[in-house]
Amino acid sequence: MRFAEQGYQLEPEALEFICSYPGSKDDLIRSIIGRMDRSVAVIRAFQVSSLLTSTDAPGALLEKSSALPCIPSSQAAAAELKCDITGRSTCVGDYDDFVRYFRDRYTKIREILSRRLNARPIESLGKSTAGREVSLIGMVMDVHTTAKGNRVIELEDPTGLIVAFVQKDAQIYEQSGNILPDEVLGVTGTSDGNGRIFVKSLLWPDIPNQTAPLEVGGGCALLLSDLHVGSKYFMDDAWQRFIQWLNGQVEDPSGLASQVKYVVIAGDLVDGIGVYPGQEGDLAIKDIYAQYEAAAERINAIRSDVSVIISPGNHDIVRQAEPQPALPETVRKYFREGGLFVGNPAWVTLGGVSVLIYHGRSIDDLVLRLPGISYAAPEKAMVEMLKRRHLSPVYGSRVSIAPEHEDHYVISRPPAILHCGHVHTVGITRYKGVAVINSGTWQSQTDFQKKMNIQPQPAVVPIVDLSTMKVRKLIF
Ligand code: D5M
Ligand code: FE
Ligand code: ZN
Repeated sequence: MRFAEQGYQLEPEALEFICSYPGSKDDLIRSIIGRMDRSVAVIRAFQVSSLLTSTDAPGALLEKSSALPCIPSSQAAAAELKCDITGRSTCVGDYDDFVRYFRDRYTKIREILSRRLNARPIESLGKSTAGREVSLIGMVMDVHTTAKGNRVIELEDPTGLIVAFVQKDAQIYEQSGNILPDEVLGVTGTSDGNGRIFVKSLLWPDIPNQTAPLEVGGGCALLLSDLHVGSKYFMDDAWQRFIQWLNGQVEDPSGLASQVKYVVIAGDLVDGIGVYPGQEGDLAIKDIYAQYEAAAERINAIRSDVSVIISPGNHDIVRQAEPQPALPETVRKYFREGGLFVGNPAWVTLGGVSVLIYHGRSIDDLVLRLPGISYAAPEKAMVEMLKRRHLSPVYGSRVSIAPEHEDHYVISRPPAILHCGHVHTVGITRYKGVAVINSGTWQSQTDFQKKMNIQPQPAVVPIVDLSTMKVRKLIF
């Protein structure tokens, strides 16, 4: 049960190992969960046995999962990359790539849902099921509201297609307004035995109920994003105040600055060039390399004992299609040694605490599609990602997702911290033990944003105490 709650499956042989363990099984289970790579789905016997036989090899439990070939952990204190796309892009964009991409999304999310739902393949919902209550797990091909106000959802699994109906006076009508195209969800209802189902309940994959933080570590992490260095609107004065505080050059009665071990940047380091029409007029630095040089100068000013983790965004010098690889050497060379450059999205650990970093372009889609989700409260959009176990559920809208052979956006296991940026507003909440944080921006309102009525909250830095997972906001 404890493993299932954390989203792991246990090989029967692994269970035998645990049952035969002479010491505290509670401690053993905690130790296994604490040391398991979060990309691993099934805990195997050899992983348990290697933990039992080796006390001096903390990396022994970390398997390179075949489904998600991520990087195994070694030491606890450092910032480490666990998983991203860098150097692993497989797609060329042909038809087979799309099929494999969606199949991987479906398979991964079905695995999560099938622990909670006794679902049948769609092809088995023939005449014999007429009038009976059935459950299925499907990917939403289309969802729309008819002229009469009823909702029609086309669902597909690898065996077939079915049409699900929600009448406008049904209890779940409002809830069904949250269904997004391309997401995978569970549906229970009455089959008509002829390719239709009348929906009684909907089940999103969601993350397990947990109140305590998943992991704790030591020190503090500062979460940043959207510096937009090179923009006329980059707030250099506020940045200098931030650096002075972080480097202990100003009074800091709280002593917080000295506890900072990590600075994580979730994309849009620079403003870039040619990102939107008429951007030249908004640029203080018109050469992209000069922008990175200026950004590096600002980041290199950070106290040398602080680890810096940098992930790209849609203004950075990497491919626009997501997942994006880490920044290339051509610009990395401006940064000081020891920085960790990761892709977008990326799983990293900060002294053992897992952080899922995603720039957050899909928030644009979620704001557009979901009732009650707005730019003013980006953390709510991020909670929707956790509920759907997916960082960017809608395919082919604002986010251009390359059809890689695996879906890097599935949240196979809940992270301790979900960190996004992109929308330039700060949002902090806790959802089922996950610290959900959007880290705002260092760019004041551009003319374009004024026209779009986007009210940025610049120069605000969320700080996470990794030993308690408490989050506060620092304003510079
Ligand atoms: O995005 C900064 C903010 O501006 C974010 O909330 C999205 C919004 N934005 C950016 N481009 C557009 C377009 N074309 N239409 C509407 N809203 C937009 P950033 O990626 O940092 O520039
Ligand atoms: Fe941005
Ligand atoms: Zn952005």
